[in-house]
Amino acid sequence: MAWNPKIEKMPIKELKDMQFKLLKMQVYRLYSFNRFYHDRMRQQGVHPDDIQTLDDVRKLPFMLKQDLRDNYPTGMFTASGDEVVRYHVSSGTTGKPTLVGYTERDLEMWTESLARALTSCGIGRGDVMQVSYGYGLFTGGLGLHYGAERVGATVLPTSTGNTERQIELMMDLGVTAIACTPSYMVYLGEVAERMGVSLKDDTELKVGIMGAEPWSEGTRTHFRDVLGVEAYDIYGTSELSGPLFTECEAQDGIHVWGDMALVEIIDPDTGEACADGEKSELVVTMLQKEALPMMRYRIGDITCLMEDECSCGRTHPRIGRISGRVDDMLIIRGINVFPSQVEHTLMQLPQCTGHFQIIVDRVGALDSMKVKVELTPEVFSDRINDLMAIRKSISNELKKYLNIAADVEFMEPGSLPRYQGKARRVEDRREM
Ligand code: DLL
Repeated sequence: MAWNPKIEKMPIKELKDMQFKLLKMQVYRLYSFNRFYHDRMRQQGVHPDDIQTLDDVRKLPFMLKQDLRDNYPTGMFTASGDEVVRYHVSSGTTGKPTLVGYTERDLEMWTESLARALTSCGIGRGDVMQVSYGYGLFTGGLGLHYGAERVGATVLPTSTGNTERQIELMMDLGVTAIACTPSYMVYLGEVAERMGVSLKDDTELKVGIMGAEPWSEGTRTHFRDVLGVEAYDIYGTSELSGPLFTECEAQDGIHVWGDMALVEIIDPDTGEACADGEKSELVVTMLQKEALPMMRYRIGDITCLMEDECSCGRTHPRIGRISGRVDDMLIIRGINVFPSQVEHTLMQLPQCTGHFQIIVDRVGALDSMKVKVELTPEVFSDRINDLMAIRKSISNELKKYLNIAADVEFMEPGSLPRYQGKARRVEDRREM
């Protein structure tokens, strides 16, 4: 079922024509009404009249998160103060925060995007959706809240924390869908087990809307088999509004609504376009955003573009799972390693709980990588198990998948940090 079939399934040619018109209007608007964009375009030697085809988007300058920081708080806004009806703030780990403003129409488009997305994951009237993303300055909670209400679901706005209570409510109210980070889902599963609750057998929970951090197919299988939750990937970033796009029932890529966003995949070194299907850096231009429009925004995420038609019948392009960020891709002894690859490997192994930490260090001139792995209580306490053999098999699996040797250290169940929002899995000691 589609929320807005006329748009979601429109012929590709019409969609591209629509994108071109929206792009042209947006570029004129930015050039005419905002000093930053005007100057950037002039520096690049491009005028709105130069946008003659959709591919001419490539003539436009890129934007980085640093541009938002340099123009903090509202230097890049293209709506006046009284048109802005909401702020969200993205903290980031370094530097100043970034402020995102929304006009009424921006909020409407955000909600429309999520209404289409949630419908494509099978959520609608009759569902009770627990929103366990943080409410507040983070976009996850409020974004999904309004999207779920729009499709007619009953929303339980638990936000993060108080996990036992979340599980009790889930049972009392017959929650059928949950929106949270995949790491919080793992934690919820553990807490439920300690409470003697099987999420699979004792609750109505069926669907999970999981994102805000990288996760893997291994985790999807774990959620399906062990927790009875069919998980769908959701992607977005505060600067583009917040959570915006999800997989559909086909679970073969995340649909990016073409009437809202224009996606490109570029080579981060040359800035040139990559071939369809090639994994590289994602660049997004928001075509209709009013308060904080983003032009060719280099988010720093790595994925691929799929423009072939999806089996669900939606014609809008898809992006693949985000495998990591350009800036948290680890390069260890010359080999690119993404934390999501480690997660994928560990989630296939029944001895692991899914909690892990990667420590990268330099011994002399050589990089070293250690993976701290939490074992399940059964394996950890069972003396009959040969821990040496398990360590060897995990090391072998990691080596096979990552192409690099990693030292494996076993951790007691429950000893690694738990995260209610995004997990921080990597400690890179090489720069310290
Ligand atoms: O994380 C918005 C969001 C909320 C998305 C809830 C999904 C669900 P930021 O805090 O600005 O916004 O962080 C954005 O998180 O650039 C990616 O690096 C990462 N990220 C978001 N979704 C995914 C995902 C929200 N599905 C940054 N897979 C992005 C992998 C993701 N990484």
